[in-house]
Amino acid sequence: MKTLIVITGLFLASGTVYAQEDLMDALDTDNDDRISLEEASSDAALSSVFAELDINKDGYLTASELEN
Ligand SMILES: [Ca+2]
Ligand SMILES: [Ca+2]
Repeated sequence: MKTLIVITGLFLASGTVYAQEDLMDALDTDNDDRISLEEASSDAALSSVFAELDINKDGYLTASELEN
């Protein structure tokens, strides 16, 4: 959990690009290669920007959306 917080902090500090694969691995608990709002809810920082990152508004963050 501590690691996840650090990764997310760096991710947000960098603006987006940093460690998106690590974020995906950490948060994608059902391994469908996308992060649902429910999966993101375990990370307060990501939850707060979820809607902003979900470019196509389908309720999931894909790796490409995390890169943007
Ligand atoms: Ca998932
Ligand atoms: Ca999406």
